[in-house]
Amino acid sequence: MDLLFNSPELLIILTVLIIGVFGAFLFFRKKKKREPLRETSKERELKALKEEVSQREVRKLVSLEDALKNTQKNFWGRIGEKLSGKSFSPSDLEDIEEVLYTSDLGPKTVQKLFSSIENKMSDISGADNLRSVLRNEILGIFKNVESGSSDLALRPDGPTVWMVVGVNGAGKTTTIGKLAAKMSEQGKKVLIAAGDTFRAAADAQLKVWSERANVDIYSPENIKDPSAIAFDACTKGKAGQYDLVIVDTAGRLHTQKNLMEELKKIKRVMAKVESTAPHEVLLVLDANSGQNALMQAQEFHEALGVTGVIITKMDGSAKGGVAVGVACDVGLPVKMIGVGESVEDLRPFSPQDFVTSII
Ligand SMILES: Nc1nc2c(ncn2[C@@H]2O[C@H](COP(=O)(O)OP(=O)(O)O)[C@@H](O)[C@H]2O)c(=O)[nH]1
Ligand SMILES: [Mg+2]
Repeated sequence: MDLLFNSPELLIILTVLIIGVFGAFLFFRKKKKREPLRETSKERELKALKEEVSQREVRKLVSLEDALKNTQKNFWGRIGEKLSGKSFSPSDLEDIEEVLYTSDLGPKTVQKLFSSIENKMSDISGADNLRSVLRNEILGIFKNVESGSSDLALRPDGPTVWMVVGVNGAGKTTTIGKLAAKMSEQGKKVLIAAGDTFRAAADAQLKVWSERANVDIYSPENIKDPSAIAFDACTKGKAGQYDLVIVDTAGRLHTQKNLMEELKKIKRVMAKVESTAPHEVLLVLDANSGQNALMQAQEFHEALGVTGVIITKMDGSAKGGVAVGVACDVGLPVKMIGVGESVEDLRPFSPQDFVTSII
């Protein structure tokens, strides 16, 4: 000790050493503490999505009537208000026509419904008669295009390929997750393919759904060409003896023409692997887009030959009448509807239940 105090050089060296060791200790401690913050943005997104999904799981099942409450108010609710209690007379026709035109049914549908009311004027004495005329007419429209047959194509000796299309935000990825979960529950071996290479984090979103649905996912990080992904997915579907391959696609409004060309290419490429594929081209429409959804349906159908429509976000939307327009104005069957964000919120479309919920 005396030696230490008598030799200032030794004291300085020792002090520097102690400070150095302490500094290094602090540095490594801080670094270790910072470690969890080094999650990649992708991991963070995945975590947030997982939390969101598990929160939704505790939600209760939505009844169809509840989901369609706003559409009911917007359609029959307004007609009922106009007629309230009084008997039906030709002077009410104008009011009814106005309600029909502002219920997102589509112009062709409105003309059909309106002329049917005009033709049956002598039999309609009040709201109840009018209600049954409208119900029957709409049921007839759905029947014409076999809406309500929610069975989607499934080949006995697989793989069946479903291509899912629609504009951005319509609910494609969510619907694919719900469909995959349903099919997996039925014992099908399902592969979902992350063909939306345009939207940031679309693959992470699909990954969460693949985990929930307990199905396989094909989501190559280094391939950006959606046709190549579709091709590979169908090839894997065949080689891996999958029953079903569901291919997600991108949807962009502003480059509609390019998008359609890209989608047509994806469709062609699928047929190269399996000549009859895709076995379903499912168009996902957001109920809230109302009349615009009908235009989307026309365009997608012209380009791709849509085989069935799934209308999402019926819950809370006042524009659910668009389902009738899809069947009558565009001539496409409505196969399923989305009434919320969790798995059980994808329901087979029942024309009967739909009609009695909105009228
Ligand atoms: N309320 C409600 N939200 C839905 C429904 N379907 C999808 N969504 C939500 O709509 C948003 C867009 O869906 P997404 O699947 O990413 O659309 P995509 O861009 O077409 O793939 C997400 O927040 C979904 O949770 C539905 O039936 N009801
Ligand atoms: Mg998507």
